[in-house]
Amino acid sequence: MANPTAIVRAPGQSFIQAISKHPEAKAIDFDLAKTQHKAYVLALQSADTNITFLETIESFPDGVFVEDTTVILKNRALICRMKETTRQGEIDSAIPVLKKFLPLDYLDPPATLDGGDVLDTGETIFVGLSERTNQEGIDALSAICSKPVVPIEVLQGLHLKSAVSFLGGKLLIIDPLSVDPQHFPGFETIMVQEDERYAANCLTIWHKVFMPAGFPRLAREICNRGLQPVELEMSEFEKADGGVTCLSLIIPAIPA
Ligand code: CIR
Repeated sequence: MANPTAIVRAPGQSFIQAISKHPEAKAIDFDLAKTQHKAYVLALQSADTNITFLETIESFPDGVFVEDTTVILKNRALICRMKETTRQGEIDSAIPVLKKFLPLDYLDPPATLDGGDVLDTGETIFVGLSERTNQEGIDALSAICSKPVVPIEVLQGLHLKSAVSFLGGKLLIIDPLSVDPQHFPGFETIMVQEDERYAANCLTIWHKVFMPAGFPRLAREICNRGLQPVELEMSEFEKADGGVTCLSLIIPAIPA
């Protein structure tokens, strides 16, 4: 099995102006964000993941959140049309890189879709109907997917993946305050508690579950399922409303 690839982009100085509703949005420490991003990349490498860097772009403060630019599908990738106009140009520098991996599809207006709303669980793709993704965006994704695409209303927070993570098999982490767990029949679920909501966004590669540091109950639940939690300092990205998955676009391992 070939290794997965993570496409990432280091934050630029303009990251301190990222879009955010977080109460500490104005207190982003750029140097600490850079350090945390480097540690993130090293952690992914420790899970046998190849890293491809996109160029840092100062004109787009949220450029570090590459997950939102693209949906990686089985044999193709869908370039997202982000609702936030200040983010729409982020994709331009990514397209030539993505083209080396997969053929690309594009969305037409009025569709809007952020990659952070698209949760692929193997058999089914769940898509958040959220502040950023509209029904037209979901319909367009559905039209090019071979799997069922199921819209899920996001009750609170930015994206579906801020509230639900897929850990492989039939296992999900869910923040029940942000999405109704009844939308995921047939899944085993780990429910995050109210004071651990930020940790609902985790990234699983092989048996490692990358999660924000400081959420011991969720870390224990992950261990109890035979998976290995890998805790990452995420404070500066949390202040910009971003989580662990937002910092990479994962092109899964290809069976040999
Ligand atoms: C934004 O509001 O677009 C960024 N500040 C945060 C994006 C986080 N991305 C994600 O959850 N996939």
